[in-house]
Amino acid sequence: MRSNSNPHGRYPPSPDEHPCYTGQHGKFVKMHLPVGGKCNIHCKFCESGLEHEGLRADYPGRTLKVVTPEDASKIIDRVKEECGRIDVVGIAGPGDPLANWEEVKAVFDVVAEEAPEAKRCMSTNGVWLPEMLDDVLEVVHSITVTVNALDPEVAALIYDRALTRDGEILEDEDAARWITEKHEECFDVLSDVKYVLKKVNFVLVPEVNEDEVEKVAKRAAESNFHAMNVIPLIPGGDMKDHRPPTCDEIAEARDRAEKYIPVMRRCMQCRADVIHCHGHPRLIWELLEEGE
Ligand code: CLF
Ligand code: SF4
Repeated sequence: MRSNSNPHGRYPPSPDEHPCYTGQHGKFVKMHLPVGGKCNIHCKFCESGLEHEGLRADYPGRTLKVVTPEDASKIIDRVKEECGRIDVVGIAGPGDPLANWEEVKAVFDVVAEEAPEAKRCMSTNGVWLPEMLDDVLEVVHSITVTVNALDPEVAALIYDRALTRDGEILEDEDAARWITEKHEECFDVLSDVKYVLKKVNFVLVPEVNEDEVEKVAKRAAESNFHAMNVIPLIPGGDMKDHRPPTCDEIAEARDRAEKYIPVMRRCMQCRADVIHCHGHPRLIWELLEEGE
């Protein structure tokens, strides 16, 4: 197990160097590269899932298309030209980065080569993370795991399908139970990892998981996570008729989480293909077109 080695020569990392942890988006150049498309679970609010092909728009994880390593190289050049530098490169979809690891790793390798100064950041649902942890830690400086419930009964209201690393497809309560077990394992294995920034995302689904927020916050704090991000549900998929939380409900959930762990309050629910050039959101494709 190499989890306590320090491949980046930095120890420990500082949340002050990352726009999503500081909330100071205007001070940074943060870009996302959309890679992958496959997912290994199904969240009921998502319009994707195991069959997801990567064509979503205007939604966390959505993108017009996915990029190859060659595309990534061109995009990096263009962002440097337009924004002057790159501080953070995130991969957060479409789908789950660990279900598309070969492609994700190839793109992160290009980032490491062509923008070595940029912090590499990855957001995952975490279900394959315990088994893939060492590979992931070789590549990223910061990691987000999305955990929407720790109680399997609540999880069953949110997740209804999962694909194990062995290729077994689980459904309904079995899927939800397995996902919560994997999330507990994520907290266990990440607990001692000191040289990456660690954040937990929590999608607040009103009347479903508000009572899970403190459990997740406490578990993340005990596992030495640096921050929690409570994100409002954007109704979609099987939950397209579910109401999103009100501003008061979001504020209350964030206050409950903050009893245990620093809470981000300026999440922009980024698409998978958005670039924030000193705070200004641009889509990769617009930037590329303008550069032609
Ligand atoms: Fe991207 Fe996510 Fe990394 Fe940030 S976004 S992969 S941690 S670099 Fe940030 Fe965007 Fe909110 Fe995510 S504002 S959706 S928290
Ligand atoms: Fe959709 Fe992300 Fe859930 Fe996969 S993990 S189903 S891409 S929301």
